[in-house]
Amino acid sequence: MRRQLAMVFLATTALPALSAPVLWDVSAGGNGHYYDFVQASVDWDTALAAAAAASHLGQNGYLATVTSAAEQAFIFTAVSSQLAWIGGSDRETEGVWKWIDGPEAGQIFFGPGAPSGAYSNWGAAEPNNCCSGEDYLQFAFSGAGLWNDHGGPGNSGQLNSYLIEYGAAPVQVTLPGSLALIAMPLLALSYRRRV
Ligand SMILES: [Ca+2]
Ligand SMILES: [Ca+2]
Repeated sequence: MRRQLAMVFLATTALPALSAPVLWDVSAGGNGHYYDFVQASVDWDTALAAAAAASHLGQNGYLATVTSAAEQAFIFTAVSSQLAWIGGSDRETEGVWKWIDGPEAGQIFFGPGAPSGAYSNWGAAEPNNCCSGEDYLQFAFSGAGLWNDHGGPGNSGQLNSYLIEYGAAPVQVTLPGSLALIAMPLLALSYRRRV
């Protein structure tokens, strides 16, 4: 028994360190979403999948989408000021930065096609698409919480922690029409189970 307990302990301590999600309270001017910094060492796609697989109090997780100065300030001061992947990428069209997941999936926030007033928080000279190509969004690249483009295809192999946001809106799923007809009832069932 003691040996089994020791193995369970070892398995538990090997998991990524999860902190308690932090609420951005509506009464404090927030959006009612929860945020969680996950200490890890993963590439952006792994972080995207891990965030999408996470849920908290019945809300689906996604890599954080930071769409206002107030949200940026809340995360940086109340959740984490550490380097982390968040949900933006320009891998589809170089220089066109979109939110990839969450309620804002598909929305351009920087570059050609970005709506006037769209929020971004790049560091000086970023995004610079350095090193033969950087297509993924890093939060808190500098001490002031500024953003950087990082990761592949040129600057590949870059590993970071990540920030999950848990929002009320359903996660958007893009599937071919026939697949969607099959998948939607399954997704609804899976969502009911989680709630
Ligand atoms: Ca790029
Ligand atoms: Ca960069």
